[in-house]
Amino acid sequence: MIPVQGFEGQKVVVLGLGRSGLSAARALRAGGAEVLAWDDGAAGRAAADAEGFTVADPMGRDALLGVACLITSPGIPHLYPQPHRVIAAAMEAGIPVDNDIGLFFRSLATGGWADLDTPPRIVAVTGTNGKSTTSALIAHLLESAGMAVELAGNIGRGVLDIDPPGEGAVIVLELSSYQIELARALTPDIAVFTNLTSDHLDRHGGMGGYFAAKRRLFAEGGPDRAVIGVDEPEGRYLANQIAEGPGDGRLIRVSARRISGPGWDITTRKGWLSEWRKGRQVASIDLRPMIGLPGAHNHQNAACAYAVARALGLAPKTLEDALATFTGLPHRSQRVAEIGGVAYVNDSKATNVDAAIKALSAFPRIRWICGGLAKEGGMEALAPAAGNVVKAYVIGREAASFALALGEVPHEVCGDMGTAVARAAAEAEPGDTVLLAPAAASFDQYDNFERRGEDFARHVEALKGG
Ligand code: UMA
Repeated sequence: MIPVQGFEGQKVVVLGLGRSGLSAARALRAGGAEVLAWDDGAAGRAAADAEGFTVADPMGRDALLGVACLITSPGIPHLYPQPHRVIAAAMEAGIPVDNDIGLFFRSLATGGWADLDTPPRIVAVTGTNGKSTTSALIAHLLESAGMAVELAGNIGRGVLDIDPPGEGAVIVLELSSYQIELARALTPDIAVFTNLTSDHLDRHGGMGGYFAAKRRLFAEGGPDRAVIGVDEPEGRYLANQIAEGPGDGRLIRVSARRISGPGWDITTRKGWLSEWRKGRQVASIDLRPMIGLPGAHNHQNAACAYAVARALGLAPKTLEDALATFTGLPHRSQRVAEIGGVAYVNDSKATNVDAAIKALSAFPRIRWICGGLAKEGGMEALAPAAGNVVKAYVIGREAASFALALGEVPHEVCGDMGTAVARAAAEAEPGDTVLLAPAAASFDQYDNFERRGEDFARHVEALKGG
């Protein structure tokens, strides 16, 4: 745990007591703060109570009096669609609102770092898609080279839960727009921007707000090195803002296209990762045989992770070997089985249209399980991207209306996962891939995308017995 510095003897309210809230509360207490905890849900309150925290509604009479800071959780809105009542009250009272990410950046460095030859470095990864895979892959590449690595953030571990890092350690943080938007300190050594497409628009008041939130990672502290995916206008804009000129070595551009110039670029054309410096190719790696990184979107993740590892001084050959041993993350292009020549791939994390489109281009002859709680905008892009789809099997409570968005793509309304897996398996031929890539959130039928992916894997496992 990283004890929080700067609040000793002061009253701090922690709002939301899930993974990030509870970890912030513990770290604040360890740093000597007086913690007042609150969660709108009974389970969160009970969890804090069991750990001996004072649980009290911060809207109670005078409860915000003398509070030095309000720490809020990423899932709680502070602006759009409307601010949570406690955050609104804190802002009105002039109490600074921060989150566990801000606390982390202000608390990590200690006096002991002065004695280290190589003080710990922080890599922060953001972007719409590929954040988790890129973060996990960076950790894997560095660990394979024998470095001490800690992985935390949106990937599922509160950032203040990590062990205090020592000599030469690297901390890899996956950061969502929710986390970046509110953090009052953001000073990574290396920052990565994978890509930007439409997501979470309700929380950011539209696309501009969503981009502005992510952009803070590069604007607040100014990382020493930035790795930027430049295949969308936002990435190009960000790269342009960071670089002093075309040859600025603080910027590493990542692209699926051919880019050339006097700078430092990583390209992923036709499945080959190529590193270019000052217009010369310095390394080339064939990504196509790497089973944990299928498809162009994973090649972009590989390029971003490779760039970070190169910036940290690792050699291309070391990285080529380590890329080949990456097995991927659960629920992200995860091959869960091969039965009778048919591959079964769980990409339940494809909760938006863009992520699903990327998965659809990663395999030939797809039997596509899709549907769920559709997100705002972009559905019309699905049908034109379904060229590799032999047939779609639609799930979700609104499966029939979701199916309408598929237009001419052959499809069947299945409703539930069990029916979809059984129908797809019955019709699949050797060489086909049965792919769960829902293009929608899971909340209409599951608690989260993980439960949905596990349900898919369970039904696939059952096929083996049949
Ligand atoms: N709560 C309230 N009032 C509200 C809303 C929520 O009190 O109005 C309480 C809930 O009752 C619950 C707690 O807040 O007890 C939940 O807080 P949270 O939703 O912020 O979730 P955490 O458990 O703290 O997990 C968060 C991230 N969650 C979100 O961003 C929604 C996790 O990312 C992250 O792994 C974790 O911190 C550790 O850093 C998850 C996520 O869904 C994976 N991220 C989004 C995404 O990837 O699309 C951004």
